[in-house]
Amino acid sequence: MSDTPYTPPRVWIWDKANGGAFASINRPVAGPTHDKDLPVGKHPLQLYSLATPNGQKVTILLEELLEAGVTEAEYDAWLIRIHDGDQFSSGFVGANPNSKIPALMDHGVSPPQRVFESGAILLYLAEKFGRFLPADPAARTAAISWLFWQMGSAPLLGGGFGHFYAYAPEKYEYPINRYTMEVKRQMDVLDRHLADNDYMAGSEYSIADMAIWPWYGGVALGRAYDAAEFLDTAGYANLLRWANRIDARPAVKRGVMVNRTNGPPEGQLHERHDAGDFATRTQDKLEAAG
Ligand SMILES: N[C@@H](CCC(=O)N[C@@H](CS)C(=O)NCC(=O)O)C(=O)O
Repeated sequence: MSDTPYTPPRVWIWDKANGGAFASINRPVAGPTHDKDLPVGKHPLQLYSLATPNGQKVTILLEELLEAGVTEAEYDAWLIRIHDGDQFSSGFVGANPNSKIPALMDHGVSPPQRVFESGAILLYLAEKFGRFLPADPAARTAAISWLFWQMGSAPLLGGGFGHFYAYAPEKYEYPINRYTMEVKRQMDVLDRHLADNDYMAGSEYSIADMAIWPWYGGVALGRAYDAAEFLDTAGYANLLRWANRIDARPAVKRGVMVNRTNGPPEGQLHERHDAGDFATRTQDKLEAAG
């Protein structure tokens, strides 16, 4: 890579060897690369995902629903390995034409309903089961506002700050400054709101918290991009208090394990088909059983 300023050509041409952590999967065209159906398990809800923050939002909600006694929310979670290109199979593109995890198929309705975009999946499930979206119109509107805030803001955290601070092949001051400033502003937005509110929609824990926590809680708790010191997250006391409160929830502890392929083996449940899988099918157990 050159240190000289880049002069864009008149017409951009795809350079496959452009480097970076995602060079093997990024491409400028949509659609499938290969024919492969998605597997379908025993439950009506079939999730195809990976435990990135966008994936964790949905598994946290599903585990919260089950924790609340909504047994109809039982689900199969299939692992989509995005670095291996699973999101470009014909089956996955059928569930999500945008080729990004998470994607949900609801076989409990006829014809089966596909739902893509993590925020849409959260809304779909919250409305389907009548949980985690406040009934009070003002609080409900607040929850939806913060849910959409997350969907619009997190690409600047992940695709902007995370990409240039943690994943880019070289560190460049301009984009790191640009996105650090924006991420710190976003954390200040959250911190100020959480000074007067227990949860994003007020007093009630909702899908807005489940959407925001994996991203901004992850950064605040030092789990994303190894950037807590760089971003001085200790300075956002209200955000940290909220992040720790959510982190302590049993359903959240389970939700972050589903479709996870990194970290300690006891925290990885590659596929989830049954509530008992958390006790018997984490990677440490599977590896010990050979
Ligand atoms: N706005 C989408 C973003 C989903 C997304 O970016 N998913 C990433 C992982 S976090 C992905 O599947 N990347 C694969 C790829 O870009 O090919 C959502 O919230 O569902």
